[in-house]
Order: sequence, then C-alpha cells, then structure tokens
Amino acid sequence: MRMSGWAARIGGVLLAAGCAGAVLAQEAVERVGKPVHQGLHFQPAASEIGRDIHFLDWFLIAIIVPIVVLVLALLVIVILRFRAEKNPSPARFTHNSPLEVAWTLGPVVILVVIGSVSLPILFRELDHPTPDVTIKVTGNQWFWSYEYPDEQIGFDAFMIGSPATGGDYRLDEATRAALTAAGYKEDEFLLATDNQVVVPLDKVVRLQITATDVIHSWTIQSFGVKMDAVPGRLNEAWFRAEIPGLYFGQCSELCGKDHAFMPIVVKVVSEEEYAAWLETAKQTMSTAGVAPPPAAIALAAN
Ligand SMILES: [Cu+2]
Repeated sequence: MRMSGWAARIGGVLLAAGCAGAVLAQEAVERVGKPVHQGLHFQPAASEIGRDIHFLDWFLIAIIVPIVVLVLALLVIVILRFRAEKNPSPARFTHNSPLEVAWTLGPVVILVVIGSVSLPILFRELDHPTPDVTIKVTGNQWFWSYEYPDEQIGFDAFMIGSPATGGDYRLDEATRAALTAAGYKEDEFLLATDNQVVVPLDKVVRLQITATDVIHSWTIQSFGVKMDAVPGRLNEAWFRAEIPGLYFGQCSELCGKDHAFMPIVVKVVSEEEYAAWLETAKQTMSTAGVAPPPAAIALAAN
C-alpha cells in the first residue's frame, strides 16, 4: 500500500492550515525550521517524510482521543451509577463472552490499523532513493564535522559563542557581533553555527552519520530526520528538502557537559546557489591532499 500520496495531501492541508498565519512574514519564510516562541506543534515539514510523520501524529491523535474519552466516560458512569451508595448489592457474575471478545478484538483491529499506516512510513525512511549529494556527518564532543566526499570538501561547525569561536556560551557583545556578521538574528543564539551545511533544493541528500567519541544524534525536525551518531558505526539517513530556507537542529543524544551547545544548521538553496557555494567551498574548505586520519588508513589496509 503506497500511502505517500494521500498522506502527503492530508499533511499538506494540515501544514497549510497550521502555518498560514506564521509563515506569511518574510523572515519566517527564510527560517523554515526554527523554533517559535510558545510553539505547540512540530516545526513545518519540508520533506515528504516530514509530512508523513506529521500526518502519522494527527492520525494517532485521532485514534487516541476517542479512546481516552471512552475510558473516561466509562469511569464516570461506573463511579456515578455503580458506587456502593447507589448500588448496594453488586452483580456477582465473572464472565461475559461477547464483551471479552469485543475488548480483545477491538484493540487488535486498532493495532493492525495503526501498524498498516505507520510501518510504511517507517520503511520509507529506510528506503533510500539514489542520492544526488552525499554528506558524511561526524559527531564530536561538542561540535559536528561534515564532509562532502564527492566534492572533497570538509569543515567543522561550531556554535557561535562556543569557546572554539572565542566565546564562553554567553550572549555577550562579541557573540552578538559574530551572530550579526554571520547573518543570524539574536534569538538564534544557541542554534547558530559558524559553518552551515548547504544542500540543493529538491535533491536527495544521503547522510552517513557517525561519531568520534560518544553517541550523538543528528536531527533536523522539518526533514523528519533523526539518526544516532555512534562511534565505530556508519548510520544512514536521507531527505529531500522541498522548501528553501534555513533549518535548525540540535544534538539529540545526551553526550556530555556541552551537549546543549552543538547545534545543527542546514541551508537549503537553489541548484545554482549550491553550485556557487561548492566553488567557494572547494577553495576554502578543500580536503584534497589532506592525509586521512590514522584510523582510516588502518581500516583501508585491512
Ligand atoms: Cu552530541
């Protein structure tokens, strides 16, 4: 059962309804995946998987709410009608076959329905289309390293205001200046990084995710991607971003004292802008001619 079509449509309608107010402002269009003050639901979805996840969430809420209401109503009825005061001599029967069949089959049917909708989405997350861009993501205490192996580009991304960028995790004057200089707004402190991951619009991006020290987790909520970065293991994830803009994420696996200070920024741009960025990055962030680390050499030799 291919569910993406109608899931996408329903998700799209929900998204449009939920965001119509918020996304009209120019700055919100730019910052698609940014937390908003007192925001209640997910950040806007910007990929098919993201939309599917939002749909699944609403779908489960639609199932859960009636169940909660039913159980609550039964409790209230029992409390009001069958309490000792109202019902001094309770019934003594212990079995009711039709009722037992119903409360066994009912949950089975509900679980089968949930499974038939959620499993295709889970499988689609793991079903990688042929990638247009491959990015290797490495989690470190406490920053992310990125490599575009096909382009021989590599760089680290530190939070602006972290010690590596000359700060001490406080929003002082120097950090404010650094944020402005990098094109960020002040409320993007703790989310903004010095280098951004740049990806082209509507292209399949394959992420190969690992870590050097402890387990981290790379996530961009709007893309529906969250994948553990485990030392010694290469995990894969993918997304195809459908809306240009700036997306923010954070390490999502408690990884040490500065876990809160290793944000993720992905910039989705047009293909032309991506090509232009690649040209510049090849000049400034080239890994061509850089010796691989000793561990990589040892692995290659085996
Ligand atoms: Cu981490």
